[in-house]
Amino acid sequence: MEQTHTSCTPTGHTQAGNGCGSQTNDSAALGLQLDDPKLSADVVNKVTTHPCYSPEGHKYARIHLPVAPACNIQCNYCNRKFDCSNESRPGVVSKLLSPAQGADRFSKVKARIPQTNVVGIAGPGDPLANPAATLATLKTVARTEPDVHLCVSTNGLALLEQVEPLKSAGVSHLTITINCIDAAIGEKIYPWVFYNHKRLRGRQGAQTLIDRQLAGLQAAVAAGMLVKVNTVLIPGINDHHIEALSQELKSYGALLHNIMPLISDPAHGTYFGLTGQRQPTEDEVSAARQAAGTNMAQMSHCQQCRADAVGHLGQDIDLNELAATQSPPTQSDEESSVLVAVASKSGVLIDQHFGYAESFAVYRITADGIEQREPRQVSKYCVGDDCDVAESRMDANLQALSGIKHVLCSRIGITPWQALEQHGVTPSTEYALFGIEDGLEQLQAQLIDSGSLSPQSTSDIKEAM
Ligand code: CLF
Ligand code: SF4
Repeated sequence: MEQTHTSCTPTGHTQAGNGCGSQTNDSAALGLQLDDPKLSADVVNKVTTHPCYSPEGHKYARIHLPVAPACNIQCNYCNRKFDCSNESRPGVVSKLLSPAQGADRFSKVKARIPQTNVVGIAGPGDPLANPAATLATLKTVARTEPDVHLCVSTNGLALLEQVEPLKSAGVSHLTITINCIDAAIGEKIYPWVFYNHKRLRGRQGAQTLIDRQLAGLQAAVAAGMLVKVNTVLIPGINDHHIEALSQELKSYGALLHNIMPLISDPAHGTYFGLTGQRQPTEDEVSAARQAAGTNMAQMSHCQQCRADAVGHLGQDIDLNELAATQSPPTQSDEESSVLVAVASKSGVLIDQHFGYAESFAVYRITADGIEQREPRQVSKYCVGDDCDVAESRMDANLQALSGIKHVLCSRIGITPWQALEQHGVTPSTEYALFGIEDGLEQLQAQLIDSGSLSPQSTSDIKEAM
């Protein structure tokens, strides 16, 4: 979720290093006090060798591996066609990588920029809504380079159950985006959250998210991770609440607070952008940091990076240039086409719940076309009986869906969602109620844009690096 920098001005889209990403003397004074006796030598070392946790870490570089496409909530400052905006600027899309491609990119970048000591997963969706891809990438990287800092940024909804797996994978630095601790505010920011097989709307959804974020924060701190909290400052919505928020975050053990200006350019197509929600001024960002700084150390050199950012903060390297230095791989049939399963009741629309499907229509998508294949028969997953039976049905269904890379359906529970992901299948409800053809065409465009699908020409193949 990270990208080139913007200024804090309402219209600002300036170059790296300008605007609020540049640390002022005032804001520097609000940062972590490294001589604080409460900080252990280990914590000071982890802070000063991470470019985001301390300006002292500026000599080190980070790489983001964009391996996590799905998200389990909707934020009003996000357009899901682009990267997660919880750390990054909206309106930018990163090419998705598989875990193996991500680890490979890290090795190549490390060879070129040896100071790359932080590997972050920050999107393009929420890393913990894609736990299998996120954990597989982190573990592969850690095997290659055991001394690297592993860093994850999340909205926090699925954090509590992932703290132990993240810890085991070696994650030392964690960012949670928490914009409020009051559901009356949260319902103005999050139209829905998808939790426990249900889409929760309004205040109920916001309260669930807040409860899960705070419980996850507490557990991550207890597990020894250095937790930074990002807050998107939204004038008229959460600006009056920042001091109370930071007080709560401090009490839960967060180490650092990164208050980021909302970016709401209508061109990005976000709800806030389209409804005229204004961005904060530089003075408002500064005032919020001062208010929160009475409780917690403040980060003020954030660059709002892309989900595929590479290099020193504010000096991202050009991925196309990097790709051009690699010899293009040969492309297999698997790389030039994907099999997609569609759940459809009507046979016209993508209108069936994954759990109710007894048959999936199957399509092979290439960069040049879409062709129908034989349907796959499965056992209905949801029949309201006990979980063990459902689990064994899921195993059989996974076999029936062998070779499928994407499943399009109208709805799906989180358990089968995760089971699919663990088997390398990406479920999606993004095209719910679309015509099948329309949904497939949009998926095709997305796969081409993300570099996951390309025509068999060497000039295109190098983009996939
Ligand atoms: Fe990336 Fe985020 Fe880790 Fe840094 S970024 S996952 S903590 S390695 Fe850093 Fe970029 Fe700001 Fe994020 S400058 S957007 S705070
Ligand atoms: Fe977008 Fe919010 Fe999900 Fe990030 S967490 S991808 S900002 S909806």
